[in-house]
Amino acid sequence: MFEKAVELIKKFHTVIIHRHANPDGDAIGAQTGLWFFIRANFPEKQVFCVGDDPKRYSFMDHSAPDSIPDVVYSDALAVILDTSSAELISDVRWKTAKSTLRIDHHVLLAQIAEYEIVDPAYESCCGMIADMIRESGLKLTPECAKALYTGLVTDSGRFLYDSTTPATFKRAAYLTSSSFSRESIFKGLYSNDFKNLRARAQFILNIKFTMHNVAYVYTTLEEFPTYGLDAFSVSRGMVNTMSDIRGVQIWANFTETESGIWCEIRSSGKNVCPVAVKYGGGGHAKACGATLPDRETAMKLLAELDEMCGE
Ligand SMILES: [Mn+2]
Repeated sequence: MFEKAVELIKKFHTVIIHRHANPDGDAIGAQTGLWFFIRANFPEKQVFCVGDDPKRYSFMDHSAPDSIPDVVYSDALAVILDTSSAELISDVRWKTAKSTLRIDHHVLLAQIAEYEIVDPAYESCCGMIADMIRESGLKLTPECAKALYTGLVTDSGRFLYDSTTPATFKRAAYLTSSSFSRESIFKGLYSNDFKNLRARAQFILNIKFTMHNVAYVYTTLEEFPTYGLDAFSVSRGMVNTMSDIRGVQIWANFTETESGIWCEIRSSGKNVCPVAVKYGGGGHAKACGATLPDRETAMKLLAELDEMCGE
């Protein structure tokens, strides 16, 4: 499945690795994991990671993005990881690369790159990179395994989401056969500042329910600063605070920002992705999102989710 990817990586002297903006553990894990892989197996190559600030994933090794001049792209392969649509790719210069390759596990929306390997059966993009390395017979180093394991654990919700399959555990077994400290990953991921705990408590007090029990939080631009967090931490960081409420099948988090209303939608069963797509977003069947222009649109979207629960 990954022969073409390995062939392209072997062919190009310069590889620039992209991932989606506002990265999660899978985006950074796949990006840095691939970087460590190329460095260890092809030390003569130039390989870079680009993108926006990794924020709460900055504890991950080599997560600080490289800054490179535009000219580097002219002979480079740009690899795009964990990204379902072109607008979400961090650093638009990928378009200027000599060739492009995408490896992704989101539902396929449209072709983005010249070469594409997209398979939504994978729990994580890191899982795809792990299989690519295993298939290639090339060397897996502990640094690489650690990065990939971080994404595998975060995107599978610690093996909780039903994207977790027997193959997920095989990948986990393969990666953990390399010697790295799992404890250091979990410390980085789950230790919490008191500020965040307080914000979570505040968020819980703001949960409301629609007629058919869609749980939601709507944070206005005025309320937003009272959380003391960045928009991403409130939006994607808080949405799953509503995940285990008994009787709730769909939950949504609306956060007003200067760049529109960020909407995160989650579901325990129903496929909510078409709703996100209808409003210009995307993602997975049970975890997706969109950026909305105004409150009225947000309430329309919420009404559609409510209708789904009433069916
Ligand atoms: Mn992912």
